[in-house]
Parts: sequence; structure tokens; C-alpha cells
Amino acid sequence: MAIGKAIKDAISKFLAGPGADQRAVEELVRGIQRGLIMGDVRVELVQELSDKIRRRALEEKLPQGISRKEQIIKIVYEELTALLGERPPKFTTGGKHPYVIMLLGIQGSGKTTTAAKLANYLKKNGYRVGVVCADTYRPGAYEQLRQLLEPRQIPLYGEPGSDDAVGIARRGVEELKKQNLDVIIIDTAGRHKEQESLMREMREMERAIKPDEAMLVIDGTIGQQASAHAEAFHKATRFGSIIITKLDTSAKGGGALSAVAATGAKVKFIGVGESVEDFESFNPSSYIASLLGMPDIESLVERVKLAELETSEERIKALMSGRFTLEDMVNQLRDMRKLGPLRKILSKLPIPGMADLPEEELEKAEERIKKWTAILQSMTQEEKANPSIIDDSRARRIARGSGTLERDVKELLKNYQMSKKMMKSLKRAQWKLPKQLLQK
Ligand SMILES: Nc1nc2c(ncn2[C@@H]2O[C@H](COP(=O)(O)OP(=O)(O)OP(=O)(O)O)[C@@H](O)[C@H]2O)c(=O)[nH]1
Ligand SMILES: [Mg+2]
Repeated sequence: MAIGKAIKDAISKFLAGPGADQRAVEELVRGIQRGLIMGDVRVELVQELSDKIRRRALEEKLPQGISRKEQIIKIVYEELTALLGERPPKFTTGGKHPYVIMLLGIQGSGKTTTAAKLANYLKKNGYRVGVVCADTYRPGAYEQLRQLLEPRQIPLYGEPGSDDAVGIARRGVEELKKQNLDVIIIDTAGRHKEQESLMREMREMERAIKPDEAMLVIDGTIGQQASAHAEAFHKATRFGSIIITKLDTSAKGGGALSAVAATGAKVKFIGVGESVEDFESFNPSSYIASLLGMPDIESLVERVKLAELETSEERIKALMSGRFTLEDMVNQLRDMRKLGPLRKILSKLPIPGMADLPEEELEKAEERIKKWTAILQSMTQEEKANPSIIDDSRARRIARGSGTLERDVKELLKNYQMSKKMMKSLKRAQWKLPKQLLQK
């Protein structure tokens, strides 16, 4: 991938160079810019990213035990990752049975291939999956799907020869429902007489089927055009997530991913090859790590973060001042996780019995932190600042948005109230503690 190569080269030059002064940083930034522009990332985004790297490289304090170079690599990695948006929550049917997914996208974007890839992916993740072929325009659409699905024993519904796409979709969902499936994927047409009639058909089908999720399939080789494309579809339909295909064939994948992220839409999956297996759930940080050819970069980043954590007195001061938000609580938990899997931390604590906490309990604790992080991401700023406004209906919405249960949201809130009380009593007790202890 050209985008990766240019950036990779800039980084190895930086690492091999004599220092990490302003000039070296400037050269690194320029190399990254070249790579991103080649990858068709929008110029304004490239500019923004460069400015941020420069500013952070100047402003951020160097934590103990970390070299200047390491710190700068971490900044570059974080900013590149941010360019691609947040990591979408793990796929979930939210208990809906069956969960109906409708694929949308223009001709040749990769819908049919993606229908098979997604079906295969979900099946491997333990879901019972079926596919409906509701493309009445492409000759051989049904046959194309049959060849991909049959060897994998994934049920397919279609009516080759019929031209009633909306009817096929409706009957397909009805028929496959009888097979007690967890997920039904509908492949739709991309060709049509004209764009207008395609959009009309998609709208009608969406109304008739009421899918639980519409996923827009975009060809990654179109680069930053992807955002205009997503907007056009957004006008006609209500897609909830995006799949970007063909990231293996073109340097412009980075442009497509960043352009889509800039619109706020979530890229959930990516297609990385022609075979049914070439499909991944999208994770910005591992995408960047592989783009840079530094699969172990995450451990470097963790090391720098850990060093920063040890010197982050400010957060402790803020906590002691009595300001303690929901985010503070989850941040604290996350900080703890940075220290390594929970298991390691707990076993280091000098509490009798902790070291041999049963496996199950540890897993539960890890699971809870993951859930809480997701829940927090689904809350509005207002809710985070003032959790007491979260009533049942808000809790339900947050649970749905984060792929958790209402019970989980309530549990988080309850824990917050308890922690807050504890922080308050700590603050009161503070006055009674000798000064020397506090300064430690
Ligand atoms: N290299 C590569 N090729 C892909 C990927 N996804 C799809 N393709 C290829 O893109 C071409 C079009 O894919 P289809 O799945 O038929 O596209 P479609 O959107 O269903 O097309 P219509 O049915 O005409 O609308 C095929 O040759 C696929 O093999 C991918 O991730 N990587
Ligand atoms: Mg197709």
C-alpha cells in the first residue's frame, strides 16, 4: 500500500536519525503528509493532523523513562488513528430475533460479495445466518450468491426470474424466519435503469421490510469521494453503518476511511480481498498498526501511556478537589486496565486471597469495564455531566446504543453514586490527614 509505504519510510528515517528535535519532527510530518495525500486523504484533514502532531510534539511533557522519539511515534499513531474515527461497538443483534440487515450500494461496490462475507463472518461468530437475494437486475445474481453460500451451508432465498424485488425481500424474510435464524441479510440491486429508480426501490424495500440495520457498501478505491457517496445515500435511505470494500487493491483506502469518518458515519466492517474470508470488523488502531507495518506499536503506545499515567498528578488533584464525574470514574478504571490485564494488577495487590481470585470473577470484572466504556460512549454530554437526568427511557436508549442491557446502565449509575459518596468522605477525611502524607 503506497500510503503505508510513504509513512513507513518517514518513520524509519525519523527513528534512524540523530535526534528528535523540531527539524526532525518537521521532516517526519512532511513524510506523513505525502503518504496521506497519496492515499487521497482530504487536504484539510491532512493539514489539521499535521498541526496537531506539531503542537503536541512541542507541548507534551516527556514522561520519565520514555525517549523523545518514542513519545513522538505515539503521538503520530494516536493522531492517525483518530483520523479514522472511533472503534465501532462489537456487532450485536441486541436480542432481536431475527435481526434483519439490508445491504445498500451502487453497482459493483461489492454488495453481493459482502453479503457472503458478512454471512460467513457472523456464522463463525456463532450466529445462524441466512441470505435473501433481492437483486432482480443483475443477471445471475442468485447464482453468484448460491456459489458463495452453498459450500458454507448458509441458507439462501431467491426467486430467479422474478422482477418483484420488494416482494422477494418480504417473502424471503418470512421464509427464512421459519428456519429460526438469528440474522437475515438482504442483498439488493446496484444496477438499475437509472440512479433515481434504484433509490426509489431501496426506499420502498426499506419501508416494506423495516430492517433492523441498513448497511451501506462503498468501494474503497473511490477515495475521498466516499463521503459524497455516503451523503447521496443518506438522503434517500437511513443507513446505520458502512462497509468499505476493496481496501486491498488501492492506495485510496485511507482516503475513503477518513472521509467517511469525517461525516460521523460508522465504518463497521472492511473488505480486504476477493475471497469470502477477506473480511474484518473495523478497528482503526489495528488498521493503522498494519498500515505502518508496526504490529507491535500498540505495546509501545501502552508503555508511553503508562509512563504518562505515573506522572499525572493533575488528575489526582482534580479528584481530591471533590469534582468527580462519571467519566472520571470510568477513566480511572481504564487507567487501571492500562497497567495490564486486571488479573495482573489484582494479583499484585497485597490483599490476602486476591491473587487466587477465581478466573470467572476476573473475567467478569474485565467484562464490566468494557461494557461501561461502551455505555459512556453512548451517553450525551449532558447525561455525562448530570447522570441524575437518566430515567428509564434514557437508560433504554443508552443500552441500545452501546449494545448492553438496561440493567448494565443502571449498574454503572449505581456504582457511580457509591463512588461519589466515597470520594466525598475521602475529601472530608483529607483535612485530618497529616500534610506529609498528602504530598506523597
Ligand atoms: N479485491 C477485492 N475485490 C472485491 C472486494 N469486494 C468485492 N470485490 C470484487 O468487486 C467486484 C464486484 O463485487 P460484487 O459483490 O459483485 O458487487 P455488487 O455491489 O454486488 O455489484 P452489483 O450486483 O452489480 O450491484 C467483484 O469482482 C468482487 O470480487 C474486496 O474487498 N477486495
Ligand atoms: Mg450484486
